[in-house]
Parts: sequence; structure tokens; C-alpha cells
Amino acid sequence: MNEKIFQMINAQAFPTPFCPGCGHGILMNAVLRAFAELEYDLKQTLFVSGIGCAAWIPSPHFKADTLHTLHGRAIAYATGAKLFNPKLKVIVISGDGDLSSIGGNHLIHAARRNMELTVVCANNSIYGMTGGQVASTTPLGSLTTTTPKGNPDRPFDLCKLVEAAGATFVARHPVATPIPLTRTLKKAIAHRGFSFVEVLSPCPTQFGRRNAFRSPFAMIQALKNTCVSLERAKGLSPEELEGKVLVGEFVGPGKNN
Ligand SMILES: Cc1ncc(C[n+]2csc(CCOP(=O)(O)OP(=O)(O)O)c2C)c(N)n1
Ligand SMILES: [Mg+2]
Repeated sequence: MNEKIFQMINAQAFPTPFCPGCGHGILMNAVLRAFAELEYDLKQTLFVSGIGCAAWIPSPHFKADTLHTLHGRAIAYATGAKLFNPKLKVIVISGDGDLSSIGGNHLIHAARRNMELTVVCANNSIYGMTGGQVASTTPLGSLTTTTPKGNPDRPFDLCKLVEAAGATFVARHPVATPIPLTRTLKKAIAHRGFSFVEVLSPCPTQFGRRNAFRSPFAMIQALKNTCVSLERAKGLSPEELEGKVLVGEFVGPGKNN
């Protein structure tokens, strides 16, 4: 399997530009693994990303066609490419800021159209690349460069947002559990309709150090403690679920993994 993955990357593009402890590298690995396990041909695939750290996941690292587009406009480019060549597998990989702040309108309308696109959102709760500004996904009260007294606004629940807009496959996993993440990515990539996977990815550099996380490891541990699978949540009371983040497949054929 590792040999297969090695053949899918541009080795000269490594090491990645990601900071130590960034979760985006784990997501990169999970996407490649999902493709390798599905035995899909990367030559029939187009990866589209916007601007941000997460947007560097496919380009220049994958040995495939990649479009590294304008900030917030990845889904618009992906829509055009898919319309032009419906046989192409089109996967958007980008950040929470890119897809849900500046690009939020494209996200909801692509979900509404249920177009055959896979959108993978690397959610690190912040604008990582530009210095740690507050995003539409930053938790209430969190410290960022633009909210030095704590974020006064509630974040989007991205899965609920795209579900309400009409997406036909919706899931969330943290990079802390790469095996269920890869399993879900495989289903999302194979889905014939609009599929959305929110991937919780720690940003120690811009989010962690301002919010009392002592190390990248502490952020991974926190993700493990905060995330509760849909299966496990069934046995928990509302009090026990307070402050937890539900993970699993919310919409789609094989829910609740
Ligand atoms: C039109 C436009 N506005 C703003 C920017 C600056 N900008 C570049 S990336 C980014 C935010 C990226 O955040 P996110 O998508 O969450 O990616 P991350 O770096 O956190 O992985 C911003 C505001 C830009 N490049 N273009
Ligand atoms: Mg981000």
C-alpha cells in the first residue's frame, strides 16, 4: 500500500510546507490512501483547492491534475470543470475559511444542486496561513489575532449547514482517527452526488498556542476527548454530550460508522 501511495505523489515536492503538528499532512495521507484503496486512477481525477494552508494539500504534492484557484472560489472552478467533463472525478480540498467564510455561498449552492463533487474541508478553526484571524468556524470565546478578548460569535456547524442545503453525503471526522476518516473519504469519493467531509485538523501554530494547548499532542488528545461517534452518542445523556462534537456519517447510505 505504501508503495502505491508513493507512486501517487510528487516526491520532489516534499517535505510539505505544513508546520510541525499541523493536521493537514494526516489528511493528505488519508486522501491518498482512500484513492489507493479504491484503486481509482489519479489521471481521471482533478483536485481543486482555493487559498490557505489546506489548499496546499493536493498541489503540488499529488501526481494528478490540480487547480490551485482564487481564495473562496474552488467550488466555482470545480463546477465548471465537472460540467465540461462529466467523466472527471472532481475533488475539492480546502480550508474552513476558504470554503465556509469567503466561499460559503458557493458551498451551499453546490450542495443545493447536489452536483457530483466531493468537498473535503480541512477545518482547523482559524485562518491559518494569513496569521490566525477569526473564521466562521472558530469556537465561541476562542482567542485569535482579530478576537484578542475571545470570539463573540458562534461558529457554523458545517455538517448541519450543508445537510440543510441539500448535500447527499455528509460526514465529519478528526485527523486523530485516520482509519474511520479514510473509510469515510472512500465513501465520499465514490458517492454519486454532492459529498462533504469535514475534517477536524489541529493548527498548533495559530490556534493552539493562543488557546492554552501546550503541544500539538495536546491538541490531538483534545480532539480525541471532544469527538463522540454517533454510535456512542446514542447511549449518552444531553448533559454528557454538552461540549462534545459529533462525528461519523450524518447523511448517506452507510451512516453511523
Ligand atoms: C480575495 C482574498 N481575500 C483574502 C485573502 C487572504 N487569505 C488567503 S488564505 C486566507 C484564509 C485561509 O484560511 P483557511 O481556508 O481556513 O485555510 P488554512 O490556512 O487555515 O488551512 C485568507 C483570508 C486572499 N488570498 N484573497
Ligand atoms: Mg483554516
